[in-house]
Amino acid sequence: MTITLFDLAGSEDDRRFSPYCWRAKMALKHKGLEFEAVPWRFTDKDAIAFSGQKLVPVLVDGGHTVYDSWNIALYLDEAYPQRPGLFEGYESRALCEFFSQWAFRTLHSSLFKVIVLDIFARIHEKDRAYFRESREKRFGMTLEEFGAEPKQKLADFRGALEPLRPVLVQHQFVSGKGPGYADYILFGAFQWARTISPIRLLEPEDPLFAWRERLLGLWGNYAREAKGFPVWA
Ligand SMILES: N[C@@H](CCC(=O)N[C@@H](CS)C(=O)NCC(=O)O)C(=O)O
Repeated sequence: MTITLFDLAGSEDDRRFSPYCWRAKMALKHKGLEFEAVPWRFTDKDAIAFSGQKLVPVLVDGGHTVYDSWNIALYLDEAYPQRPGLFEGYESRALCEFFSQWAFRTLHSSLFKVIVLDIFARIHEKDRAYFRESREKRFGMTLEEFGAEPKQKLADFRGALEPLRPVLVQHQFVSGKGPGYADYILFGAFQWARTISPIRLLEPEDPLFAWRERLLGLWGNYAREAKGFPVWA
C-alpha cells in the first residue's frame, strides 16, 4: 500500500513549500520508500482532522497515522529498520533533536522575515486571509512590517548559518560522509525559500552553496526538479 503524505501547496498544486514537509519527503526518499504527496492548503483543516491536529506534514502508512516531521523521521527508522537509517544510533538522534530545535527557533525565524512577503504572494487565494490574520497575530505586527528591511534580514540569516561553514568545509554533509536527517532539517529551510521566493540566499563561494547543490542532486535531482526558483537567480 502506498504511503500518503499531506504536503503544503501554494497557489499551484505543484508548488510545495513547507520546510517540515520537505524534511519528511527527503526522509522518505532516503529510506527508498514510494509515497504520494497530496497537495494540502492551510485552510484544508478537514482533510487532516483524522490526525487529531491541524498541521502538516501528516503521513499515513497503512493503519499508521503520524504527524510532526520529527515523529515521522522516528517512525520511518522504527518501521523500516532494514532500509538506510536516518540516524546513526541514539547519540546522533539526540544531537539531531538539538539541531532541529535550533533550525526551528533560530534559522526559520530569521529566514521567515526574508521570505514572508514572497510566501504571501504565492499561497493559494483561499489561504490569504487566514495566513495574514494568524501570522500577524503571532508576530504582533503586519506582514509588511515583519518583512521590512529585507537586506538586513538576509544578512542576519547568513550570519545565523556561520557555525555550519567550518563543518561543511571539513565534511560533505552535516551528518558526515553521507546525507542524514540533520541535512534534511537544514535543507528543508532552503527548499522553503527556493520553492516560493526568487531571493538569492547564498553566494557560490559559500561552503553551504556546494552542500545545497549536493542535496539538490540526490535521487536524480528530486528536489532540484520541484517547482521553484533557480538558486542562483
Ligand atoms: N513541528 C511541526 C511543525 C509543522 C508546521 O508548522 N506545519 C505548517 C506548514 S510549514 C502548517 O501546517 N501550518 C498550518 C497552519 O499554520 O495552520 C513539524 O515539524 O512537522
